[in-house]
Amino acid sequence: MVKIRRFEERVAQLFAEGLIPGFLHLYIGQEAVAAGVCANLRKDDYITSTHRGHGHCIAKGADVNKMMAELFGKRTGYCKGKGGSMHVMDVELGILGANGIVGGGLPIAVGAALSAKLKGSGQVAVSFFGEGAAGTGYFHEALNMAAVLKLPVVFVCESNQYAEFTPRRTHLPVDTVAERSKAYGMEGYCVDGNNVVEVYETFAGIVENVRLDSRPVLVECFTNRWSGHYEGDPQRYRGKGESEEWQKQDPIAKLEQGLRGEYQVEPDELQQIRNFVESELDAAVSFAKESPLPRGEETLEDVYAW
Ligand SMILES: Cc1ncc(C[n+]2csc(CCOP(=O)(O)OP(=O)(O)O)c2C)c(N)n1
Repeated sequence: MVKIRRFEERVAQLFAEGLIPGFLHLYIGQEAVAAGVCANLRKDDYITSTHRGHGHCIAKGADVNKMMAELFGKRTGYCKGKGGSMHVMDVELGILGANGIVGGGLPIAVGAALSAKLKGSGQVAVSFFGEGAAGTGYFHEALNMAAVLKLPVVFVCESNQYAEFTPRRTHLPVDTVAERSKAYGMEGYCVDGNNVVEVYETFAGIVENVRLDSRPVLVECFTNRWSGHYEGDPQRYRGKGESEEWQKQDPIAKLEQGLRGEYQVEPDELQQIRNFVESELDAAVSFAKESPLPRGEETLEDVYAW
């Protein structure tokens, strides 16, 4: 969680300095979801992510050097600098892509789960998406197909209260996205997405069952993004003091409190983790800065069209 948070704070700063081109959608505030879910996954399990995908990729084990270089648009990045923040992927780690198309990861996860079932590999596919994506056709088609074909998919809705600038209550005609599971004959659950222990424990059981029974499940994690929809968003649609209220639910502070209270972890030990993360990210930023840009003639390489 600390690595995700600091990666994002760093890239926000680098973006403000003009070193990162393109769009940035930050995940700050939602770290407990990615960390709690992915800690239950095998390396060969699949995830699909969103336009707000840095946290999912880091939690699944992505190399922060290659991520940082990708965000800088450099040749050493995951997509050779041609994808940027919204297109990090690492097939070796089962990361089937962050995705600029809202809801676009849902059917990809269904396809990956179908391949796992046909191979009998015991892999599961986890699809992260926002509650805005739960209003797309992709969502309904993906859940329907996964249920009909009994596929090992965990659908993880991260309800961060907004779809771009539209608050949840104005685009969602039901109380929870989780209750839509009933329409597809699958189980649905709600989780406090700011409590990493609750997320971890809930998903431990769910992932195990999905792996054994090959049946999809829908889980809604309630959380909030502290930043705007994108970096530079003036956030006029937000109530005064709303972000500050959510910040009282900081998932990292909550976990630290628990570790220091219940488990008597010393502040020094937590500081060591922070120092380790800082040096890893220092190295990633240097790597990205020192890496070359793609050459002009490479622009059309690795592009698939028909
Ligand atoms: C198919 C498609 N429609 C519209 C957009 C524009 N768009 C970008 S993000 C977004 C809202 C997504 O909301 P949500 O799924 O809740 O994710 P969050 O940003 O809250 O993480 C929209 C409509 C898009 N990128 N793709």
